[in-house]
Amino acid sequence: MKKKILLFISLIFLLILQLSKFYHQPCQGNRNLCFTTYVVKVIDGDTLETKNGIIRLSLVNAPEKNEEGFELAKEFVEKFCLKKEIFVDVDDFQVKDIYGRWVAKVYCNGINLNEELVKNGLAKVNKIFCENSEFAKESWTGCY
Ligand SMILES: [Ca+2]
Repeated sequence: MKKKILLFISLIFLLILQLSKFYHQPCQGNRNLCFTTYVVKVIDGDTLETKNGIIRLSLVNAPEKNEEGFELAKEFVEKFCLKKEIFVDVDDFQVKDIYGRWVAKVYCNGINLNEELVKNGLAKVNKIFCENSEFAKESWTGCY
């Protein structure tokens, strides 16, 4: 009997854990444009190579190679995302850029990568895209 109760309690905990994951990784807009994938390589602070193609972080602009802060931003992304399962919420208003890369908001280890890069001063918001982004209304973007 005790074992059954313990099992039941464990199941409830697992359920709460799963639900809290969903809470931190909401899918906004089109559910078909949200998926989990695996990060194969970090190209730079705002570009990830995954098993489902290359992802460009929506609204975020990290320093290019040979620009100041490039390594710092790249290392930050590697620390949280490299060789990990990530949750991808594609920007419904952009979906893919002219190079065929997904434009998205990404969650690594439950953290909103786009937001954390900007908050930590490792990347800037590219305000040119404010009018074309599903995520523009979020406070971290500073779009409005
Ligand atoms: Ca979306």
